[in-house]
Amino acid sequence: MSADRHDPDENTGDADEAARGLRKIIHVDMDAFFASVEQRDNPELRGKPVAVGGSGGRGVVAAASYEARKFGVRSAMPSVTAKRLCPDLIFVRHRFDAYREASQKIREIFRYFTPHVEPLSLDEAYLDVTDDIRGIGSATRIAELIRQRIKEETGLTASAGISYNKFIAKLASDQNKPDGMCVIKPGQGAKFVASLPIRRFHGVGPKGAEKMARLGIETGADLATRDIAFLRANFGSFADYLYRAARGIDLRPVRANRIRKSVGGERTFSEDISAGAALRETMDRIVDIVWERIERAEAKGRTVTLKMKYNDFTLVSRAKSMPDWVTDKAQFGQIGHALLEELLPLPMPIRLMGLTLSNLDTGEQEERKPDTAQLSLL
Ligand code: DCP
Ligand code: CA
Ligand code: CA
Repeated sequence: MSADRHDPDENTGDADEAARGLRKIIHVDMDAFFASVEQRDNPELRGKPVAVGGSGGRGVVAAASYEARKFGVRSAMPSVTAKRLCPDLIFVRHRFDAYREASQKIREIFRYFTPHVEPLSLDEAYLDVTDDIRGIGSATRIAELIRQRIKEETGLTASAGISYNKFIAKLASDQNKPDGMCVIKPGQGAKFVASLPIRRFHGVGPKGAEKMARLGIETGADLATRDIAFLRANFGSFADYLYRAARGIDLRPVRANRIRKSVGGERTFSEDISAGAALRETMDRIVDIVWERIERAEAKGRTVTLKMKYNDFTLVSRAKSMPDWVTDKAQFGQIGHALLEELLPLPMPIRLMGLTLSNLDTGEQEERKPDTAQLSLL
């Protein structure tokens, strides 16, 4: 089959394409989201360098208008640094209700075109438009219409990436920001990825990019030269995602209901237990049960919480948060056991034990990590 066969711009409607990771995906991301909402609602801010966030000593910039970015002002930058770079910078307090309202509107627009909408945060989402339910004719045209309607209905601009998988679509939406779009066809994916700095890869983050740099990996092309064993040794469960990403491959489907706070399970015993061996065995059984639920729910989280109820009904819990998603059962079990060991020896027997995987992060932090949880091994 030729690459053209899988052009995201043509609606061939081939069911095999999805199975092989060739879909029609649009990633939409709002431009300078919080700052643009502020400029929309206060005409005095338009055309000026604006930062949303506290201007005080410990304040940080949440969002910077494109006018402010010309001076080097960026999200997550300390406000004092931002002011030094741009003395005329105007600081405004955030108004989450206004951002949420805009967010709801854009999600409604997305859902007109497809039920397969996976929001990553308030201002962005993946859409799977492999099935063109409105008969628009192409993914590119759908993206154009979406951006146009967002403009009309919210007064804000959005950028879009159109491609054959999530990973590339997200990279592409960033390519012609603000108020732009970019189409990457299947035959172009690997080359496009090779040219990009690794820090732009979804999930790598600033710390990951530093680690990559220490390993001599600056671009997608550098990453593609490393084999899977090297990546596993250095990046653990993140390796498979990286290995594929460097080749322009991403098999993750768009998941409409992925936001799930926590998945867990517990057992109440017919007889109270206190011996270490019995407790460890119970832990293994709970890990089995809960991990199956986690897989079924395609849930992901970084925090594992152990809960126990003593026979006097007092509750204790211990939690541990990992820097990355807990992506395999062995790791989940290991954390559960480590939490249990912390509480041994028990002061009295317990009647219940439970384990939960949860994601206590805000949506914005969540945005920085890919959902590797459901990637299988190569
Ligand atoms: N945000 C935040 N803290 C951060 C990053 C972002 O509070 N460290 C908020 C403010 C942003 C919004 O989330 O407006 C969306 O984040 P993006 O990373 O998508 O950045 P912007 O939309 O501001 O700009 P861009 O045009 O680059 O997407
Ligand atoms: Ca944005
Ligand atoms: Ca965003």
